[in-house]
Amino acid sequence: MPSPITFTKRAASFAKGFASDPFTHWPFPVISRRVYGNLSGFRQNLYGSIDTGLHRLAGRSHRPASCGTETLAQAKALREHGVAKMSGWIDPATITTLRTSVLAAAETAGSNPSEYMTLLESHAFAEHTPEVFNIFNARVSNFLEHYFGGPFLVNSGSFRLTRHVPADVLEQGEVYSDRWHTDSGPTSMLAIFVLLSDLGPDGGPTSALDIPATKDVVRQGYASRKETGQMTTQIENNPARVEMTGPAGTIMFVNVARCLHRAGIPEEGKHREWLQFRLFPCRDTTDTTRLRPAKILKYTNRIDQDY
Ligand SMILES: O=C(O)CCC(=O)C(=O)O
Ligand SMILES: [Fe+2]
Repeated sequence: MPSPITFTKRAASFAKGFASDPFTHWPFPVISRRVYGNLSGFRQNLYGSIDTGLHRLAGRSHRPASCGTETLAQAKALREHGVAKMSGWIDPATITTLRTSVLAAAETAGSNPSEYMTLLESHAFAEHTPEVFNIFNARVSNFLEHYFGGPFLVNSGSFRLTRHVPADVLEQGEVYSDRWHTDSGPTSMLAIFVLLSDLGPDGGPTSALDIPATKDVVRQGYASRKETGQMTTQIENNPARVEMTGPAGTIMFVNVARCLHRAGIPEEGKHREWLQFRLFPCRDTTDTTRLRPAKILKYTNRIDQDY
């Protein structure tokens, strides 16, 4: 039993924390895992679903007219499942050119957070490798406008080159998002991952579960990326697990706040090169040539974005 003083101190500290940010304190995280079935937290889910809904409503009057039934069905499936993998949507020549540019930019403007990863953050894209925005061709953008139900913006992103990590290092802790997690972002956010070189299962592809499978696993008790036991084995063997393998130019769309996912670890001598962007619905027109701030992040992640 804690002493009355300790108890009072704890209660005061809880009250202070709760008052400053109630949604991140008990019981909201627990309720959120039950109700929403992911680890992103109450605020990210509640505000994210409002953001999604309002933009779909506002976008109704100017939805893109030109689209086939196939695109509509694919966009609907992505809204339901939160994961979709597409090949052949980007011209291989576009990928070859942007890969050369991005690798050179990573040399000059990139960083190495550890010996296992080279990183190029998106604030360097405009100056060092503007070609990355070419992945948003008419097909990709049209599909995304159908997914969001209106215009969208490109908020952030990165290029990452990930290398093999020895087993003893992995045991000590996470190296590069290699444990099953959902990202702390509003659920209105969509990530687009693009492979810049061919990738097989031995190259450490991203793995993801779709929304229904994530809900099941989280409601059964998976609560944190720190977990390593039986629950993670179950996730690994889940039939809904998708691996982002494929030829260069393969795209994976992932609702990273609603779908459990993790990085794979390349086998010895292998590595992975991939590009990612974080997208949000917006009110004005779609402009995929530059990064733009997403207003929702002011409320969900408490950051003022200045571009
Ligand atoms: O490296 C990966 O495949 C996953 C990265 C990830 O989880 C993230 O960027 O949030
Ligand atoms: Fe992630």
